[in-house]
Amino acid sequence: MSDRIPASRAAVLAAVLIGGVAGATIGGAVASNVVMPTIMQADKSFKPDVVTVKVGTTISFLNDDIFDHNVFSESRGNEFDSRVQGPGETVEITLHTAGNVRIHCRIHPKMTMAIRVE
Ligand SMILES: [Cu+2]
Repeated sequence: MSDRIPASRAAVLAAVLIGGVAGATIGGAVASNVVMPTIMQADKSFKPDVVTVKVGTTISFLNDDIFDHNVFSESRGNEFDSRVQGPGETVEITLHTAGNVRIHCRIHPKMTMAIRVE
């Protein structure tokens, strides 16, 4: 085993797998050959609000606001929901399915962004 996953992270991954989530995973293992783009949540906006990534990419969402946020998608094959994300917290999402992914915040309906997975 050359890739060690911290126990806490492995537990999260196991929980996700046991939960039977078919699409995106939250806090899952990161493939070694992909970069990890960071999306900022600032001024109640996603910045940048349009990105293109390859299948299997893990994206970090960093809450740089003084408000709680949330990140979720109902786009087919890439469904996930971060639940409440406090200020300073990072959420990692791995996108496993090619297509256009619409990202939203449940707390601020005007917060949206688009990710093209190809
Ligand atoms: Cu928000």
